[in-house]
Amino acid sequence: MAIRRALISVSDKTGIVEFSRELAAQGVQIISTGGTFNLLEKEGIPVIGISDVTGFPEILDGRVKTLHPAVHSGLLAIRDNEEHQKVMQELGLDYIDLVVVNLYPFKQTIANPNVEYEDAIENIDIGGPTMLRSAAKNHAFVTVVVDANDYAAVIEEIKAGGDTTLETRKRLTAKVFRHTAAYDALIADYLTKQVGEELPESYTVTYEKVQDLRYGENPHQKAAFYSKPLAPVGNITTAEQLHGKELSYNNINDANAALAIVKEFDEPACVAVKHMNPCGVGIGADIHEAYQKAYAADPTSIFGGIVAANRTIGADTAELLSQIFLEIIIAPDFTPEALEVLTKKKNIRLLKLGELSASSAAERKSDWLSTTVDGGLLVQESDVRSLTEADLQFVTDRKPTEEELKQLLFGWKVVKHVKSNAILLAKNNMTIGVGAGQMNRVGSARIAIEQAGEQAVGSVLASDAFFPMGDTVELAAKAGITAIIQTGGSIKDAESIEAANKHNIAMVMTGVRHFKH
Ligand code: 93A
Repeated sequence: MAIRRALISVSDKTGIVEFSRELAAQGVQIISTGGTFNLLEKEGIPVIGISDVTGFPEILDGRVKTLHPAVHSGLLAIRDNEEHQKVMQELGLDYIDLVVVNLYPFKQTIANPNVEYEDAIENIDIGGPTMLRSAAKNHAFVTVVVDANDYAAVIEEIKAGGDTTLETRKRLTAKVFRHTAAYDALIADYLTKQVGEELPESYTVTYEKVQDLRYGENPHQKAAFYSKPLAPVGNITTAEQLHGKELSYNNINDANAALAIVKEFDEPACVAVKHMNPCGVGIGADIHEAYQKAYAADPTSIFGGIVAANRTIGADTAELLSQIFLEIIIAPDFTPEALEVLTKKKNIRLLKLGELSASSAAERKSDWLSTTVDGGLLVQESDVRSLTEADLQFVTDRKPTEEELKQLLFGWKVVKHVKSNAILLAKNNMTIGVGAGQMNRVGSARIAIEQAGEQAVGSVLASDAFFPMGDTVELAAKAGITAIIQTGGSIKDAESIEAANKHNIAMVMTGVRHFKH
């Protein structure tokens, strides 16, 4: 069957004039709504107004334009069904073989932070999705185009055979329902937020593909990267890549983990991440000093890692960064001089964040994290709990000195981001040993202490959860650690406190746990 009659009604008019002109040249009759009609007519393309088809004016400020049986019968009639044919004839209705519709710009409307509620509501398209659904349902006979990227392929097929292939119509149909589902999900999400019923009560967000990835965690795993519609700036989803190869799955995951850590700090902070865990974190008077500390924390593990900073990278720091092999550097910005130095390295990926979203831990709002399980999804708030001195319980005979306290709070901010069981040693505003992901706490402590070596003497220890027994404190004492921060709340707390007192260790309890599995 040939395509004889098309209905074109688009908000985004990109490419529509050229497409319509080609359709007209193929002898296709074009019907159109208000704005689209005006544009096509102005461009000299033969076009019929929708009111001439419906016999009804476009009314109620355009809220009712195409919502009419003349349109929907034309779309839904089964062409080879005699009953349908008879009714169409009796009522003087005609088929519509092609629908080209894109919807009111709801997303663009709510992207404006000052959007009025009424404005958002007015941008909920009703007639458009209705036509898309009618046409898509009847794809055995009707072609439906919702994406301007499909104009070229559709016109090619019409030119070649007068109609599209069933295969193409099926593909376009699936696309339509994906499109309207995402459109409705965004509306649902917006309205849900308006009444304060966000997650976990409801889960409606659908994601938009940013890019296909070469592979996932391993080369035999397919992968892609999606972002939330209207994702906030200052995150990995909105970072701008200034240089280097395409990001990989592991890159994105690691960069995200690195960013979460630097966002803990208001002061200049730098972090090196490997396999989702921090291997070196430093804070300093400026980002140069912070990087030097992050590097010195573990000069071995940083190799091939990801470095994130919460301040602009300058030339001096760029010089140091360029001396080692790094996968990614991610920062709010880079000075032109720093870029000159770093872009000499072909493979390094440079990511510019613009601004850091809520760099101050105290200002940070929790977001929702999700992870899949077979057949389902788990969601939880992100762990943005932060701590001040006032939250601490001093449980040993000796209280920490001012310097110890500073290092304890530094260590606590970082240990939160280390895979559990997590034990971390800190000294001089940097991490010196990180024990991650062991199945028992004392095992993680052993790793952290071994890594710190002689530096462990005079350092502080942070533990992401309570000590189930006194053995970690004993180990810490042997290594020369002088202060400990831990959750507390174990039935054997007394054992740990006694061990700390015996070795003159100052121990504080947070009452807060930071599991990360
Ligand atoms: O307000 S609507 O929901 N009512 C309708 O009957 C209707 N028909 C088409 N919106 C409707 N449309 C939409 O108008 C289309 O989906 C398209 O986004 C837009 C095109 O309008 P115009 O041609 O006037 O620029």
